[in-house]
Amino acid sequence: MAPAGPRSGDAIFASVERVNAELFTLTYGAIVRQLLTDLEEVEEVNKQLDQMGYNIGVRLVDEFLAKSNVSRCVDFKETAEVIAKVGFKMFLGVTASVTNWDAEGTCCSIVLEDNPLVDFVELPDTCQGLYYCNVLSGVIRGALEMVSMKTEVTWARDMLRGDDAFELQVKLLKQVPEEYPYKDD
Ligand code: MYR
Repeated sequence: MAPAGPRSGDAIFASVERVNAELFTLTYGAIVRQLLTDLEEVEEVNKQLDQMGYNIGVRLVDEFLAKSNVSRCVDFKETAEVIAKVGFKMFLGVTASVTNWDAEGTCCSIVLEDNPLVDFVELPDTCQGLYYCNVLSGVIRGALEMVSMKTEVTWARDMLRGDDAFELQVKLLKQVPEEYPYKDD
């Protein structure tokens, strides 16, 4: 093996980032595995992962708004783009694309070609029915709820189920108008 030579700060930073990302991926895998052991039904695991994601999402949105400097979106289309291009990049290190808009502009797909959550993952036959990445749908639902958008987020494609990409369908159910907390007299 060649001796390790001096490395630039950038190279060290990149490798620390890679190790962090791998640790995150492996930790998530360990959580899913534990839930599969603890809960009898795969459906229950899906629910738990979604709930975990929701709880993360409601907290994450503040960090997102503070760090990203994005201004409030004018419509749901812009919100979806912000999630795919800025949110996914910030928290997952990848970007996604937004497609399949319905005529009303209230339902779209977020497509991920690269998904670090599933690096090293292979599901055994006993896990059919599992939505391994369900934490992500929960995160989006939770984060959007904090900015007054009630959504339903479901998986339309999943590479762990043999599809050619990961596709989340995001449907806006209700947009609650934000109330100004003080009364103008
Ligand atoms: C707005 O509509 O005013 C802007 C709201 C943007 C909310 C963005 C939420 C970010 C969620 C990140 C998801 C990351 C998944 C890994």
